[in-house]
Amino acid sequence: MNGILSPSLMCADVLNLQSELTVLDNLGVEYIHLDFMDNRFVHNLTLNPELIKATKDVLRHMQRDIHLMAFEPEQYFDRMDIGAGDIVSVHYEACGDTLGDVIAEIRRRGASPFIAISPDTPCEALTDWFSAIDGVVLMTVYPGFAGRPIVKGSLEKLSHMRRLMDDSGYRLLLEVDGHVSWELCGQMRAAGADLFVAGSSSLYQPGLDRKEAVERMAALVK
Ligand code: S6P
Ligand code: MG
Repeated sequence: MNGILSPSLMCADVLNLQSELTVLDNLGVEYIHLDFMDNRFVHNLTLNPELIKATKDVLRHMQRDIHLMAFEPEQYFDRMDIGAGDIVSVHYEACGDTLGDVIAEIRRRGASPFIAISPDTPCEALTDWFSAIDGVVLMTVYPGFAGRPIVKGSLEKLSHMRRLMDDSGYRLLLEVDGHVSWELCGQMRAAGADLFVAGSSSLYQPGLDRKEAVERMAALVK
């Protein structure tokens, strides 16, 4: 399987989100990464639930890759109209004892549950959950903002997570989120990542032609 791009909409021009979605959709990009923050689990606000819901009306082929950096993430699922075809990532650190119920609710809606982990959470925290999920989002920056530096040791952590996943026997996707730069995305691919969140370190650097940038990145993570 080739590496898959998931451009991060919070890094796009906020006054032109619809045209950005249409351009990416027409280019054959498979996923759009939609970040939601509650200003509690992380101290920022980004795309709101109504905006995330509205993306459904303009996407023809592209699927939503919704990343909730929020406590009690399930309270937003209706407002985002989460359903079949969506990837929905919730944070291990935010869910506590309710993680199993939250995953079950994502599954009940026909969506694909992923667990996201912040840099300080060890990979082993997820091994008991592998049977319940379709993938992991490994954060290589501290969540909350675009443009952050990569956390030291992230490439090794990606390789370690890949090994744990493969050894488990479950077929799981590994998504990398944070500072997926032109320089590092090939190494992230070699470390075992399948899905690449492309933000301000790559696709959304100012002045790039979107088609050329998408093709360049797809080639780097092939
Ligand atoms: C950050 C968020 C991410 C960012 C992405 C931005 O908390 O979850 O999805 O949008 O990291 O990319 P970059 O290249 O600016 O780090
Ligand atoms: Mg994200």
